[in-house]
Amino acid sequence: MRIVILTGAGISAESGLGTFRDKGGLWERHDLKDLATPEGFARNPALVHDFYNMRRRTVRDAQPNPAHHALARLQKDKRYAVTLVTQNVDDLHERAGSDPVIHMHGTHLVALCAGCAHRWPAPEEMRPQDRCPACSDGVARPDVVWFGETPYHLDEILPAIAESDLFVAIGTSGVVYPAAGFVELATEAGAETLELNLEPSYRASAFDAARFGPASEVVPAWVD
Ligand code: BJW
Repeated sequence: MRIVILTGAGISAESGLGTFRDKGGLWERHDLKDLATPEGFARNPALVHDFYNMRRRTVRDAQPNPAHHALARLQKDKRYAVTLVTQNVDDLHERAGSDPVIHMHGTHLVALCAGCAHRWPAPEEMRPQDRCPACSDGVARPDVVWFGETPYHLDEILPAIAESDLFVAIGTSGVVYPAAGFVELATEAGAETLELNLEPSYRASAFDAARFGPASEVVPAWVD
């Protein structure tokens, strides 16, 4: 059975990482136009670096939770071909043992040269004056996908969905495209679709089935 799993911020919530759109979420405290757009970075790189430096420190001190571990077990089960796609920029899936993990919105643990696209491990603190070690004058930014930028690895993700038997979305609000449209692509491909979330997402009606509750409970219950 070919399974495509899409995870979002909700899977890491119980590891202590904030979600974006929940009550008290990151976008309630920060303006996404300032922090998650290339224009915001051009206007105030120090503010954007502070935001990602803070989140990098939080991730360093966080641990994967039972939901990440359950997906790693599923991925190792030879009965299934699992494509794990995450919108998250943290590395909690990897630290739970998942391999490979497709980061469609990049990862803030990597730095990207805005000039020559060279990548290198992000230092814990990035600063506006940081420059690319390869071309020496390109501006260093976190290797994440901001609004208006093209998500990564769609050339792998879209064929995997087209060939899937089951599509599962976990802990994502279904607000941000193109990820929010994957459920329709899966349905068109003839796959069953399942939502695992704390509560119904904006795309809930597009799924064949759903289980609601904290990811640390509903994901292991589904996997095992
Ligand atoms: C729990 C839980 C627990 C809580 N257990 N669950 C108009 C219409 C359609 C599209 C557009 C439009 N205008 C503009 C667009 C495009 C735009 C877009 O979608 N905008 C919408 C806001 C309308 N999209 C883009 O610009 C994207 N690029 C693009 O479209 O390029 C064009 C293109 C497309 C296709 C092919 C080629 C080209 C890029 C989007 C980039 C998003 N970037 C961010 C920041 C990344 C870096 C970072 O992390 O800082 O990605 S924004 C943010 O949202 C982040 C997330 O990955 C993403 C999704 O958030 P997520 O994961 O769903 O989190 P939340 O907080 O929203 O939801 C949490 C969920 O968990 C909730 O449901 C809770 O209930 C649940 N939960 N606790 C289980 N314990």
